[in-house]
Amino acid sequence: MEGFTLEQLGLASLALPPLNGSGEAFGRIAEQGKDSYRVFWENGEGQAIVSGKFRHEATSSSQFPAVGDVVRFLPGTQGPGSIREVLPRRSVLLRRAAGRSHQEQAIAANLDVLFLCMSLNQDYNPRRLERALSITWASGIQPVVILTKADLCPTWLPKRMEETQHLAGEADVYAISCLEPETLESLRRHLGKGRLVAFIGSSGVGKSTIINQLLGEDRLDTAEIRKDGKGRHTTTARQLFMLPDDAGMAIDTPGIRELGMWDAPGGVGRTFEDIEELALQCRFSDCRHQNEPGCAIKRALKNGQLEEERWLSYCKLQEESDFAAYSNHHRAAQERKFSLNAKKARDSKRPSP
Ligand SMILES: Nc1nc2c(ncn2[C@@H]2O[C@H](COP(=O)(O)OP(=O)(O)O)[C@@H](O)[C@H]2O)c(=O)[nH]1
Ligand SMILES: [Mg+2]
Ligand SMILES: [Zn+2]
Repeated sequence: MEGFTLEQLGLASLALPPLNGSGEAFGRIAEQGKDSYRVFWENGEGQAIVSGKFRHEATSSSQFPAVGDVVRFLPGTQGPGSIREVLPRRSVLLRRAAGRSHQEQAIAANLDVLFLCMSLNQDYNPRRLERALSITWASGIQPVVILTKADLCPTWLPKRMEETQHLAGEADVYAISCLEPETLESLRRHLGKGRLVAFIGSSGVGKSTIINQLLGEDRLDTAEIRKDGKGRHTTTARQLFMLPDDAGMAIDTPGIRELGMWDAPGGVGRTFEDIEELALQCRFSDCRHQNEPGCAIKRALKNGQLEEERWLSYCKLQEESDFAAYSNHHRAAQERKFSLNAKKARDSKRPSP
């Protein structure tokens, strides 16, 4: 099997820890299965599971490997290999794990760019985009907005493009159509050897079609669109692909529901810089923008400078972000208590010298 170079894997420029023991290697997590992970490395690709020590020492589910993670592992010879360490992440996209635990799960790590895909037809939703932008900035990842299926909506294109550019702020916005492959060339400036990008967006907007075009072959299943404009699920798991022509690595994700709550208040502020700037002009620095005199937000809402929907969207996301910060804080305290108790229990079992 053909392997990957350290440059292709994006490992050449990293400060890697020493490898210990014979046969250890570094790899990139390409897929997360039910009980094991697919790892790309210098000798090819293989399955691996986390070592017993790793499992024992992990204090939260977000520490387990995610697609995009760089790992130190012992490749398997007969069975699966053994993952011993997840190297520090440059960025991470988290979601709340299902169930009552409220634990966070890493869904993709070390992304350089997250392409937020939204189709120009029925899927188009500025409020959802504001949410995705906030989460992406908060996760330490550069967002890039892709408006897909431009061929289907020539009449709406200019207006929606303008609106999206306005709300995307510093993030680049591209309108593309997979029927006109030259429109995809604009995405290439964000790709490159060793770089890692991911595509996220509602099912059916064309994420897998874009990756197929970048791959130059139909490796990913795509769904025929239904009459009601909604897509059908075809991608079942997050998967990392090595792109040809030194274009780096790309991750396909099944749907927007991947994006969960986050805890980094900066993300909302960065998405709504216009609002944060307005708020600085309120007469009182602790203005709650309700009935205070000299409120710049109220004034902007009244004279139409600030759209009511955008303001409500900001308030909602700010509230969610505050809540996430609060519950993360609460959970971190719980986890500290738990590991302290576990340590006490271990210590008490130790034979006294
Ligand atoms: N008209 C048009 N259809 C597209 C375009 N991109 C994708 N599609 C179609 O939309 C459907 C869903 O695409 P897919 O890539 O599976 O979406 P995903 O769920 O986001 O991965 C497929 O039938 C594609 O052929 C496009 O630019 N224009
Ligand atoms: Mg897909
Ligand atoms: Zn105010």
